[in-house]
Amino acid sequence: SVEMGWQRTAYHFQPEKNWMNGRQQTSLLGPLFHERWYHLFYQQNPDSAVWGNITWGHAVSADLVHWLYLPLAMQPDSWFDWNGVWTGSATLLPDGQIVILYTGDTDDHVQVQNLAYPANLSDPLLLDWVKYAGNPVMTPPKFIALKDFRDPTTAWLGPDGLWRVAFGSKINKTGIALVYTTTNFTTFELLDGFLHEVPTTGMWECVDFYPISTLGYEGLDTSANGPGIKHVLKASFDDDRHDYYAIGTYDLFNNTWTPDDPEEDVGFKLRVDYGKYYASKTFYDQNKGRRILWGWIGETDSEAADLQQGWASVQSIPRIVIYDNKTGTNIIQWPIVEIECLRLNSTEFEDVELEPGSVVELDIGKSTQLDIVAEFKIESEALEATLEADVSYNCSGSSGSAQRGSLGPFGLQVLANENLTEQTPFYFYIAKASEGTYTSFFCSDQTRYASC
Ligand code: DQQ
Repeated sequence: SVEMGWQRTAYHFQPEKNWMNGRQQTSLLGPLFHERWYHLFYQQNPDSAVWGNITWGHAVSADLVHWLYLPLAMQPDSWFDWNGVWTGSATLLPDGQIVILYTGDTDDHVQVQNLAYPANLSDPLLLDWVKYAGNPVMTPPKFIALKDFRDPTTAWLGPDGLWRVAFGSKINKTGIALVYTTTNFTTFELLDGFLHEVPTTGMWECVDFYPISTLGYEGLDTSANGPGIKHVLKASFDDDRHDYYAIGTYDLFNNTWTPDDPEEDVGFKLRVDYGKYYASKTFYDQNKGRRILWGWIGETDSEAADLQQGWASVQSIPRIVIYDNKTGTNIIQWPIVEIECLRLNSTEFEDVELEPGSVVELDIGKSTQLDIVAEFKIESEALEATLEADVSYNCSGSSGSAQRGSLGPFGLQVLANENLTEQTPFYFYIAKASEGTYTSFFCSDQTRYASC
């Protein structure tokens, strides 16, 4: 099997001390760009191998690839975050100030929202963070449970001069997003109704809400709204630990977001990622005019195995997010271009023919890290000759890469041993409906990979 012990990732961000302390949460918090530096905050437990004592780690980078670890930004040291400095987001104000709203788990386990800001804005590293003396700035509204109020988004500004911030929650089994308004980030007012609700989806964590251009590929500031703009609503479902999203229309004055297609509402169809991926969040990179998405890749093996290997959890490679104006139904994600600076050399394979059921070995020599770009072409005769096929296929419900069909699977088997008893397939699967429409799935199969 592949020997992972004590190795560290080169492509993916992971905490500096992770290797010493075992399993840690590295879900992502308030990324921002300030004075030539990208700041990343992440959750970790500095003292223990299990979740708890959640603290904000801090790192900066000039290129989102090479990171400099900084001292912890915020620790659970006040009554309003005694049981954890949980997820939060940064908002850059037009006058250059930076505010962070984050969830604190209080000394008696109530989820409240707190305000923090840099002690010294002229410090490009933003080393010191001040927790506002009047915290908490929000406590759970009466109609939701005290432990169901968390993860404030980046705030966006309406034409009425009010900032808005969204939260995830639930009422019974209905997942909801709530919106508050503020002018000063110290006093907040809850807007009537919900931004959106979806029955049976359970608690929504780490809600993300952002505008996306339907006209071009540039990213949009979180406050952008108007013609040529749609809004993406993403929620991390606590019940099944996946990130779901949908694209829709935001009505700022009525405080509602409506999915373009009610049958593709949040949780019904689109996931942000079909691998191990959770608690993702975007931010607008005003430096390069793009929207960047990150997610937290947790572990699938046991805590004992993590302790043995010395680290657990990484951040996904940052990806830009754009609207797919070919389909109009989904977003497109692509790794940020900076990641290409990690490529030391490359091997190209052209015109590799894949017969049905075949496995072709690609000899790339010795390498510990790979960055693979692959393009597949299906012969049009094969597509046309195939009658309705596998219409009910889906990545997680079907039998992974082992389910042979007329138009799939095809893709790459990585981290494979010689006789392929261990491997991680990344593959496409195409389903064809009787009316001739195709649905492509891009999946990873985690049922046959190497575990240490
Ligand atoms: N974990 C955080 C919460 C968030 C969840 C606490 C996401 O803020 O809802 O560690 O995994």
